[in-house]
Amino acid sequence: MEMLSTTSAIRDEFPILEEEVNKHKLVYLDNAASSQKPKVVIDAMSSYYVHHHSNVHRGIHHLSQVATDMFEGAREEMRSFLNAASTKEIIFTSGTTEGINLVATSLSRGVLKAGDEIMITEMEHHSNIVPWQMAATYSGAKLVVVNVTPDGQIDMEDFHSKLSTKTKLLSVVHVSNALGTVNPVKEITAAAKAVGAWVLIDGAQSAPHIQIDVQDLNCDFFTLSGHKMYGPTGSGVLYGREDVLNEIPPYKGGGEMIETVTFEKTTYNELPFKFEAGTPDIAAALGLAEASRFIKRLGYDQIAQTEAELMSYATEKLGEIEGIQFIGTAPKKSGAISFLIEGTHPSDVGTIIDKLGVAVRTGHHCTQPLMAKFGIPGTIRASFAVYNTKEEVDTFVTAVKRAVKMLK
Ligand code: C6P
Repeated sequence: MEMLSTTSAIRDEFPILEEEVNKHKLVYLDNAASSQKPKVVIDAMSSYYVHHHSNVHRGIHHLSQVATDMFEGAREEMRSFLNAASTKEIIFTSGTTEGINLVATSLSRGVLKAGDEIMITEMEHHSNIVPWQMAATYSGAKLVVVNVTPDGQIDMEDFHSKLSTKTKLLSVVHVSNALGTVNPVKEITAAAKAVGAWVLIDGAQSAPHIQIDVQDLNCDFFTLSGHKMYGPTGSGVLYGREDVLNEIPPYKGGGEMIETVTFEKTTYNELPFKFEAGTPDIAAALGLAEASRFIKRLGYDQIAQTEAELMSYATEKLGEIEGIQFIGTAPKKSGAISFLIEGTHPSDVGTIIDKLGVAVRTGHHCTQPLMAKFGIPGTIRASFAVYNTKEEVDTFVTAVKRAVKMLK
């Protein structure tokens, strides 16, 4: 297998990077929304459909057994990716949103009670706010929100002051999609577990950049989205600690999640199948496992080094622009840089630089409460992947400068 030690070898793996947009070579800096896919992921999915497709866990015929073995092999790959203790703890989902909804819905069915507290932070993505608001409404539990500091970190004093034995569940983002802040989730988890709370870590933006070890983090749940870590859309994993998953009720009802069904009573399947009702997205799971192998081939050291260099180079170059204001200046950041430029609207800047082939995201990034906290409508966000280059950063910064000139 070819080594992936140079940027050009890495870029060769991603066919889309050769595309032109508006007659310019694509510069893709919207990786936090969704990363691009390497050939190995695309090929794994297409080869599955060409040679092996059938439903899983259902048939005694050859193809069904092959597909089942491949699907369960993907589960083992994701167990190893997260260093979970057992494949029983790996639930395939469509992504982070589904993973959080699974836990929130399950806990709202008789686990959370009036008087209990669900703790989140001001930094959360809507996917880690709304399911908990719904769980609070249905269970009578109270939603408690921890403050964020002006530079975009979790206010640890506020966290400790709000944490209590009433806290039944803490759900916190590992890496902020809007600010890039890397949160001290191991420390936060330890404090929450000391008061008896369960902890869910939203790893949508950390899994692409930081090696995850759920046993070391000691969390009860961890969610990731495959499409942000070089895998396909519609893929994801919810890690759940085995004893906790055994304690909480199922999420969706249907085929596969049952042991026996009568009209009077249903008994549920063993883990992880209790939480996987219906035919799963088999090809997506295989693509995700291939993305995991791809990340292992790269190594997180290489990913972290490349991306840290890009982040600091981009911050320095953007800093030359008059009137720039960075939103989120925590000392530990990963993946994304958010900013505003005085006298311009983020979406106008985004639209102009798109005409020059540069893809970034503008707006509230599904974090409206965080934007409200900073008193801004949104930001321009550049987000990085291992295939990005300093030349692309130069193109991006030049494009932003041109946009500012046109708009001011
Ligand atoms: N953030 C972004 O551009 P899904 O859509 O289920 O794959 O991921 C939801 C989600 C949850 N948590 C965090 C921290 C996230 O960043 C996201 C997705 C994208 O920032 C799309 S809004």
